[in-house]
Amino acid sequence: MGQPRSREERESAQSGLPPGQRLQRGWPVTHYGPVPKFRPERWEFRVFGATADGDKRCWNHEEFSALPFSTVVADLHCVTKFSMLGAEWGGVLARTILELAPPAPTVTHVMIWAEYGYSANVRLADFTSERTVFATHNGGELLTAEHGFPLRLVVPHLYAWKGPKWVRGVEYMTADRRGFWEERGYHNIGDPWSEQRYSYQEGPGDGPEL
Ligand SMILES: Nc1nc2c(c(=O)[nH]1)N[C@H]1C(S)=C(S)[C@@H](COP(=O)(O)O)O[C@H]1N2
Ligand SMILES: [Mo]
Repeated sequence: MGQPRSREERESAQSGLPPGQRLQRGWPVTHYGPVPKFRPERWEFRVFGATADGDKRCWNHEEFSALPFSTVVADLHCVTKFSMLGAEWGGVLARTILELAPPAPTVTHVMIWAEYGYSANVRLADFTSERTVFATHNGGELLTAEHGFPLRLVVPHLYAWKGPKWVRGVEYMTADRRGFWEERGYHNIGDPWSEQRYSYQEGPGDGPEL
């Protein structure tokens, strides 16, 4: 048997929970604020900021639905300590978006934007992970409104707040900037395997000054 190559692969092969997490039966709904109403005629997915050619890129719902579809099996770890294991997410890989709307070579981080101004920042390396997916489906079914329909991001190797529900776009950034929860006391990186829960745990270089 070969050795797993990356840290990500190793972690996805682990059957245990990250430290401090407990298994959740069922799938609870967790978010801040109301569930937005989906208006297909107004919906668009936008890539903006430091793109390679300086242009924005937009997909309406029909166009986005026609992008290549992949599935990723991944766990969901909420920082409030529950985890859901082995969910099957279906949707468009972040890598596909990066290919269709390439970032400038100076891009280091991305901000994921959702309805009502919710946002989450991740390092470009987290976004380029082969398992980071803009999910439209869970367990073969369309997402429900409460779980993020029509689109949510799943970054399997980070705490679930890094995966906005009701996503509307991605901003390519040439420097790091904190998102919604990262400005409100949560860790800038959010790796559940090293329990990066709160911003007071951050070391030098983990995030912009608060
Ligand atoms: N737009 C938006 N997305 C969000 C949140 C939120 O408050 N707003 N909460 C995050 C948090 S903290 C968690 S744990 C997961 C929960 O996803 P679920 O409700 O599908 O279980 O959504 C994440 N995505
Ligand atoms: Mo969460």
